[in-house]
Amino acid sequence: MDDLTTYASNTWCVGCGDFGIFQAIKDAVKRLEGLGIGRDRLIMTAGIGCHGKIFDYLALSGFYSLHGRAVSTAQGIKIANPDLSVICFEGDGSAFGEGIEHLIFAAKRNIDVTVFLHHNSVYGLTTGQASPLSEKGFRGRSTPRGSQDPPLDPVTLMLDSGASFIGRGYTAKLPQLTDLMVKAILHKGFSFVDIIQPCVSFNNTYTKYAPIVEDLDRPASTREEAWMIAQRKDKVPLGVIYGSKEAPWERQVPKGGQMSKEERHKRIRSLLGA
Ligand SMILES: Cc1ncc(C[n+]2csc(CCOP(=O)(O)OP(=O)(O)O)c2C)c(N)n1
Ligand code: SF4
Ligand SMILES: [Mg+2]
Repeated sequence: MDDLTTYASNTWCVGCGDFGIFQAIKDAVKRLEGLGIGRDRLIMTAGIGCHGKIFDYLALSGFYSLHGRAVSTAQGIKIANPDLSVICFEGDGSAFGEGIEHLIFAAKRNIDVTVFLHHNSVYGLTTGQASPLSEKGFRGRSTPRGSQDPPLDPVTLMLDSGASFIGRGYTAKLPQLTDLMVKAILHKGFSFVDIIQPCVSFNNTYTKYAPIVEDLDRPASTREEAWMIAQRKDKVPLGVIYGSKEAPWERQVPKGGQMSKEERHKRIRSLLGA
């Protein structure tokens, strides 16, 4: 449909932060169209979880991936179709649990894909188990006495891994989130947006974040400065945290020796004996 929605009926819980991400991406796609980047140039992947349902609701082409494999799928799409902008919707369990190696290596090679992290610090779809981003002491189905582990910090980890664009948004601040999405998609290189997304059913963090989120005046000019921003404990800074113009992986791959699609298909057919 023209408003970027589909006919799938929505099963997110009333009040879920995923609605904010859905609205922001629809607004971002319309903004990109205004900049000459049509929906035919955008393609999405998603992991499995409540976040992954966005794949059913958003009228964009894509590939509904496996749990933890949305980033690897996105990389494959980008390598085969360098002219497409690849958007990857990931849950915190999917991205930092099952799929963490794919996420780190995608950031390390600075491949030009965009990851939107639905950061609810819980396994939502499977009803409340602790995720790698759950706080120490989090009580859920798998940790009835409270989680013993400290959480990973997604922004620090992505900075250290080599991501060349990092932002943080909040589903209660939609214009800023839309803006971040547009910037992340336009960025050439690996972009990561940490989106604080309260899960009203299993980890309702609206009251936790409301008093501590704070807008950044400007992005950090160095990775070290960005690291200091990520380490802040008194506030949770929102906005573009870091953006650098390092050449993305695809631009650094030597061009010689590449074969045409037709030639590749011919060789595959011959290998298969077809
Ligand atoms: C390899 C694999 N392990 C486990 C599961 C079961 N599973 C499906 S969704 C999910 C939790 C998803 O959590 P998260 O990625 O944080 O997404 P959310 O539901 O919170 O959006 C799990 C464990 C699976 N589908 N595949
Ligand atoms: S379980 Fe949590 S993340 Fe899943 S739809 Fe409900 S509120 Fe959203
Ligand atoms: Mg989650």
